[in-house]
Amino acid sequence: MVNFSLEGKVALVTGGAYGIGLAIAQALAEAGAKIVFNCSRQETVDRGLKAYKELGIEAKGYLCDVTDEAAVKAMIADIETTIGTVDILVNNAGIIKRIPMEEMEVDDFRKVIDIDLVGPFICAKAVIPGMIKKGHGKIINICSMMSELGRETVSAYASAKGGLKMLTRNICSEYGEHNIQCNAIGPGYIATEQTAPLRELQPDGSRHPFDSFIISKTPAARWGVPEDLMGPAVFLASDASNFVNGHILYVDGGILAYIGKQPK
Ligand code: NAP
Ligand code: GCO
Repeated sequence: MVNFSLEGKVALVTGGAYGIGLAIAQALAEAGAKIVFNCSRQETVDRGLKAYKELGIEAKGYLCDVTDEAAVKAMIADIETTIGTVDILVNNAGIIKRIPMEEMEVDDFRKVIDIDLVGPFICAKAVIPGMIKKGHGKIINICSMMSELGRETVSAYASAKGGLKMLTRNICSEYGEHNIQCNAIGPGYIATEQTAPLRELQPDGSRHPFDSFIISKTPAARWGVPEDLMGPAVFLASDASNFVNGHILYVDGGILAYIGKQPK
């Protein structure tokens, strides 16, 4: 029988306090997993703890910056002794800076790469030894449309998310023989706080031009919602995907398949 159950598994969702991370963690919890999450600011950890409580999910939250290797190692060691080996890692924590490239400070570029690409490397590196010892593991990286496509102002983010696609394939290549599956979810344009500036109403009450643009570029003709990522996350975290490795599962309402609406 196909097995989507996560009963008895421990899942760490980085940045899982709200938005995509929270929805994915909720889905993993509903499938039976114990949830742990971390954020770099205490106010976000507290926000996450409140959100899980409201959902009736018992979750442990850590104050931990994914770019700080010593802090990540200490968090993983604490999870291993207090809860158990991390069976599922979701590398969800991320930031974006929308700045035209010629105006972007190198420090801003580095910061995005550090959180969105080096962070997943640090977290994966920290959980892999425990997964090898246990004989299995699932790593799910949160990629993006920008793992495939470019656009104005997101040079750092696209570089990081393109790199994360290749880190996904490399972890698969390097650790597949240890029964570790490393796959990615590439969400399309999802209505969260990160994309709120792209959906803000205009002073005259009309839609933001980028909002209309995205709807016209999406065959589903709508923005995604975090709940759209729940099923794909459970699939990639469960035994149902044990022979799926190094794959980027785009959950984009069809954006990458579509040339765009033809002019009337
Ligand atoms: P978001 O606003 O990007 O939330 C990010 C979370 O990451 C927050 O909880 C934040 O908490 C945490 N975080 C940021 N920097 C961190 C760090 N250095 N260490 C630990 N945690 C950190 O929310 P989202 O839109 O749900 O995005 C989640 C992920 O999906 C991101 O990787 C994003 O790039 C990706 N994504 C989003 C979309 C979309 O359309 N929304 C589409 C594709 C991919 P703190 O600030 O407290 O650290
Ligand atoms: C942007 C957006 C995107 C999305 C997402 C697309 O400014 O173009 O923020 O990058 O957040 O990653 O999949």
